[in-house]
Amino acid sequence: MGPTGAGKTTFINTVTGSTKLQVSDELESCTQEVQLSDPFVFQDRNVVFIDTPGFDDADADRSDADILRMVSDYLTEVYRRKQTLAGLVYLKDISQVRMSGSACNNLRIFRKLCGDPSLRNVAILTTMWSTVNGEEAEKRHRNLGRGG
Ligand SMILES: Nc1nc2c(ncn2[C@@H]2O[C@H](COP(=O)(O)OP(=O)(O)O)[C@@H](O)[C@H]2O)c(=O)[nH]1
Ligand SMILES: [Mg+2]
Repeated sequence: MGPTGAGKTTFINTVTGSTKLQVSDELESCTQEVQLSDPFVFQDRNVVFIDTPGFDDADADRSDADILRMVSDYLTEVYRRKQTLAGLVYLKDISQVRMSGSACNNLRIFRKLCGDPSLRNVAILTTMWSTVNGEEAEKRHRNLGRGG
């Protein structure tokens, strides 16, 4: 999960060694629907990433609430198929000094949705390190843990 352009699709393609999922160009977001990555094996488990449409989409005609609903409907379906959701990765662009209000809100909603016991399965992952001075990026990364 994460705002549009945070690098969700790129991350999934990189980890799965695939180019299956389409990465957006500078301005346009292309992940309009929830989509599945190629499966891969990690620690003897079959793993699939669920790529989600981003929030904060300037030209999207859907609100963040619509997207949240789409994701939760999808997860309900996954649950029905008795596939388990192992965790959630929230991507954040380290070059953005502050999280936008809406990104903060979404993160808060997700914390609520997940509930504290499952928070250990939620990871915050930062991207775009090459676009920021290394020391500055380290500092921002540390601040994330303090709710910055
Ligand atoms: N420099 C840099 N560019 C990235 C990184 N991750 C993604 N991008 C670029 O950022 C743009 C948006 O990426 P995308 O994966 O579509 O973001 P999504 O909307 O979160 O799925 C694309 O042009 C990617 O090539 C990263 O870690 N560093
Ligand atoms: Mg995407």
